[in-house]
Amino acid sequence: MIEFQVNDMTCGHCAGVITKAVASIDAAAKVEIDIPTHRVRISGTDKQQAIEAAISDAGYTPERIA
Ligand SMILES: [Cu+2]
Repeated sequence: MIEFQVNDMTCGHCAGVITKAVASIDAAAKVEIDIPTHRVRISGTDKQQAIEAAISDAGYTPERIA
C-alpha cells in the first residue's frame, strides 16, 4: 500500500487523470481517492516508483505519506 498527499488534485477531473495515470502503469492496481483531503491510496501493485512518476508526469505533485 502506498499513500500520497496530492494537494493540487482538487476535483473529479484531477482524480480521473490520476486514476488513468496509475492504470497506465499497472492496470491491476487499486486506487482510492479522497478529493476533500487530497489523498490517493494505491494498493495491489509493487510499481510504486513508476506510479509516482506517472502522477508527476500527469501534472500533479504527489507527496509520499505512507
Ligand atoms: Cu481538477
